[in-house]
Amino acid sequence: MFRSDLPVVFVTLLSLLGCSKSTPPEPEIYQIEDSFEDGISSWTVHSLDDEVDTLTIDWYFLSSDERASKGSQSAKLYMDNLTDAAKIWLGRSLEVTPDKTYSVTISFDLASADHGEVNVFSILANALPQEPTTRDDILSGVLEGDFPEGTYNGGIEDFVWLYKSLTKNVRTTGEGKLFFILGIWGTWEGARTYYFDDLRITVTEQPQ
Ligand SMILES: [Ca+2]
Repeated sequence: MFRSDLPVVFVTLLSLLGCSKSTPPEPEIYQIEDSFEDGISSWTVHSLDDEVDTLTIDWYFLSSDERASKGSQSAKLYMDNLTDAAKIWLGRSLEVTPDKTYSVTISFDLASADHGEVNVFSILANALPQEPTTRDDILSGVLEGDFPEGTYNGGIEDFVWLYKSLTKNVRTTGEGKLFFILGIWGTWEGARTYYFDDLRITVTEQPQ
């Protein structure tokens, strides 16, 4: 089975501010690409609303070779959503410049077997100027039109790879960081499994 020796997780600063008075500054552009071929160790795993009384529901976010849209590995999320409200996501940060506005595009493939239009779960994908820890945080700046179909896979009774993409502007704080999240918000009491792959995040400085 093909497996690239090249690192699949990388962050590149494609251009820096110009240093000549006669040359207008080039906008900062950053890219993160992750096909999860080397696991999910570049990410931290987070959860909210995953406890019933004192018991934590069963869930995990792991790398998996069960299916992939690129390469042979993906990031597998399982949740037994007994709380009817579990939110499980991967998170990572990127150092940029304080007090600047960036256009952020997050695109990825999601394998979902949710073939009914009722009881689909919601997709969590967002870019934020500070690390999200609460329900309100993870929804900050999320628009009603973002992923309105949720995890619905078009009606196929099997896993289907779906392409998803979101673009938004984010203004950094004095901390000069961007935080990215990718996961699922369970909205119905049942167990579900999803796979994420071929994640691409592009960050482009906007005119001030
Ligand atoms: Ca992959």
